[in-house]
Amino acid sequence: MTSVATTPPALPGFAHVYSGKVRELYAQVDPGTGEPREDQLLLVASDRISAYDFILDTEIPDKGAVLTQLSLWWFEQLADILPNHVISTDVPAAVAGRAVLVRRLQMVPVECIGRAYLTGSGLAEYRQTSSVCGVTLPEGLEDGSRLPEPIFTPTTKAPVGEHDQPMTFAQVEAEVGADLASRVRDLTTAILARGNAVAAERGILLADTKVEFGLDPAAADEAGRPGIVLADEVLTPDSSRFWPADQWQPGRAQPSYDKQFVRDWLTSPASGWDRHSGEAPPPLPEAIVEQTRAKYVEAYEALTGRRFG
Ligand code: Q0Z
Repeated sequence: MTSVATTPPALPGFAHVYSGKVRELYAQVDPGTGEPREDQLLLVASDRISAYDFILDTEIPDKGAVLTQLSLWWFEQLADILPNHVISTDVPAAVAGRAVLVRRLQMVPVECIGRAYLTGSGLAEYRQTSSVCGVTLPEGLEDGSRLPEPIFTPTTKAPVGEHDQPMTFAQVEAEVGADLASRVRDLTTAILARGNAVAAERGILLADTKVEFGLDPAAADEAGRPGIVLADEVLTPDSSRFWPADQWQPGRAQPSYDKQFVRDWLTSPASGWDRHSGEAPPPLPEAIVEQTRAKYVEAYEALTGRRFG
């Protein structure tokens, strides 16, 4: 992924902490001490979009708000499975609708990925090894095949600009302990299953999803194990692959619910761009921006049954 060197927007009362590919983290500055609060974070989603491992120069209006509102809706749908990090959606006006104030947790240092269908890096690994992250799969699976059962395919958390590496379950156990490893594995597949059950009612398949967990020492169980809290964003098009169910056809790349107009235009002669050239992609035409914005809104409205905006 080629990173962008944009200056994060200044937010009065907040200090910028970290920039992700398309999001920013801030800490609230304590008006008394002038020090950043260590117990909370402000998660801000921008309108930036990535494609073919590039952050594009063109933003998709409302993308940050659509993903933030979708994530908040999913947190509610998942609340009977586990608690989440959200404190409040009362945020500075400049980021209204696309930011959430969250509890700062001790993050589990593993990217927890669940897969119900085989594609992307999972497919590449399967073609080389007949397995993904140490999980042996049956022969004959193709791009887009439904897996016999959802699998846990964790990866390392690489720094921005580097690619995450697959981990076996034994490596996760070595990293976080056997107990926490099995709990995050089971939670990841439970979230994926719930996501697919909801999406199926709306004609959408959820191929895979990446979730992040944090630990809350204050929420230990009877056995003294720290409480696991769902963090970051959840079940958004940036953390998950959504596919239109009626177009699902294993044996080829599936159309992406959200990014297909962008990909099709970038790889068409009209863009004049060669994705293997190493050059940055050109700006998107207004019509592609508008169609893509409409897809994000459509996904939000289809999944949640709510009107956006
Ligand atoms: C999330 C990320 C970015 C958004 C750290 N509740 C939490 N407690 C502690 N750390 C995090 C969270 Cl969500 C945390 N990220 C990823 C990066 C914008 C989210 F720039 N990193």
